[in-house]
Amino acid sequence: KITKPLAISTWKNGMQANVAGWEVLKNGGRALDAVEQGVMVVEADPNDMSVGYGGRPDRDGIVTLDACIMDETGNAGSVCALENIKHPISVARRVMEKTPHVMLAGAGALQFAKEEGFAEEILLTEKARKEWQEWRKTSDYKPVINIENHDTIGMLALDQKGDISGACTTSGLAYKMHGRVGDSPIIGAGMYCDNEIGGAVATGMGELVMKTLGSFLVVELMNQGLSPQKAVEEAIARIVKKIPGYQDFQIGYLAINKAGEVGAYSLHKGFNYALYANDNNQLIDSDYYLK
Ligand code: SD4
Repeated sequence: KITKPLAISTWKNGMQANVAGWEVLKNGGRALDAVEQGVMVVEADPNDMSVGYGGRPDRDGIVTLDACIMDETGNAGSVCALENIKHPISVARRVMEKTPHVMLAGAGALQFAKEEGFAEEILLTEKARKEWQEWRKTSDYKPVINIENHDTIGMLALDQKGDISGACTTSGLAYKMHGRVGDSPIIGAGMYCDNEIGGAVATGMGELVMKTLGSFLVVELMNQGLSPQKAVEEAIARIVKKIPGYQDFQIGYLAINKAGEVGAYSLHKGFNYALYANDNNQLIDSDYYLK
C-alpha cells in the first residue's frame, strides 16, 4: 500500500512546516503548494536562525538567502544570494513559473522579486546582529557540527494524486563569505525531484553536497532500484569516500519515493526530521554514519 499523502522536512522546525503542508495535502491539494506553504512558516520564524527572517548574516553582517523549488512536471526555480526578501521560496516559485530561467542571483533576483510585488524588509534581527557582533570579536570561521549549520529547511511532499515536489530554503552557513552560495538553491544539490522516481533534500555543509551533487545522486540511485534509505546511505558513503576531512562537518539527507517510502541518513549523530504521514506528525532521529 502506498503511504500518501506525506510530508517530510529537515530538523525540528520541520514539524511546523509539515503542519502547514498537511493543510494543503489532506484536502487533496498539490504537493508543490504544500512544500511552499510549509517552508514559508519557517522562513517567517525569527527563532529559526538559519532561514529567512532572523537568519544569521554573512561575515559582513548581511543576510543573504538561497532557495529552490521543483514541481511534479520537472520544472524548477531558484534564487541565490537574495537580500531583504522574507520569502525567497516564493520568489523561486515565480522564477519557475514566470520566467524562461531556472535561477536568478543577487541584485537581479531582488529586482525580479520587487517587480513581482514582494516587499523589501530588514531580515537581520537584533538577536542575530548581537551574535554576529560577538562573533566578530574573534572572527573565527569554523562551522560547528549541528549548531551553526542547523535548521535549514528542506521539505518533500507526496500528494493524494501521487505527485512529488520539493523545496529548500536557507540563510546558508552563518558568517560565510559575502557572495558565498551553498547547495540549497542548486537544483540537484540541495534538492531534486523526479516525479517518476522520488525526491531528495540535503542539509548541512553545502560544499560537500555540491561536490557530490547529493540530491540528484540520491534520486538517481533510487532510479537504479535502491530504496530511499539505501540511496541516502550511499550518498553519505560517497562523501566519506571522496572528501577528505568530511568528519569535521555534518550532512543530512532525506528521500522519498513514489510508494511513499522514506529514507534519512546523516554523517554525524544529531540530525532529525519531521515526518507527517497517516495523520500523524512525528519528529524522528536519523540514523547516521559515524558511530
Ligand atoms: C548551506 N546547506 O548553505 C546549507 C546550510 C544548512 O542546515 O543546510 N544548514 O550550506
